[in-house]
Amino acid sequence: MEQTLSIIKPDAVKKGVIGKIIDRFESNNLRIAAIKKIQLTQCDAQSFYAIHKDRPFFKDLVEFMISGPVVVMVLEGQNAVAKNRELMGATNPKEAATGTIRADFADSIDANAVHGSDSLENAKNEIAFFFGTREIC
Ligand code: IDP
Ligand code: MG
Repeated sequence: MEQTLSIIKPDAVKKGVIGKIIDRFESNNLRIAAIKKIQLTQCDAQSFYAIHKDRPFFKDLVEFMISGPVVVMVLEGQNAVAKNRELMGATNPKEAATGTIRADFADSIDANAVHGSDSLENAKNEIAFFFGTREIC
């Protein structure tokens, strides 16, 4: 059993598709092991995306991630990291496969509806960033 971190980004929260996105996970054998709706601070967003700090889109990414509340979740299931990435679709919704979350709910490469950990190691770090052990069950 694997765990991964998922974030429903501010664009999708504003659109009112939290339930529709969570349904994609639950319908594909990814269990919600933890969940909360929070407003990220600028410091939160900067440290969470620190890996991208030298990229030209970093400032816009941070601004976008703090533009409204997000829903952070721990998803649990077999091959959870890869399965979540598959359900999400490509970073750019224009390139995302039909039926993926980003193809169906994202507007642009900036406002692309969801985040998902890209490796098991990053998943562990990202889960620990948002959740204490007693919040995951
Ligand atoms: P991912 O979310 O599919 O893992 P990453 O490459 O890790 O994609 O990038 C993190 C986030 O930064 C993306 O989800 C997207 O919101 C934003 N991003 C990535 N590349 C670009 C870009 O070229 N222009 C604008 N935003 C980008
Ligand atoms: Mg990424």
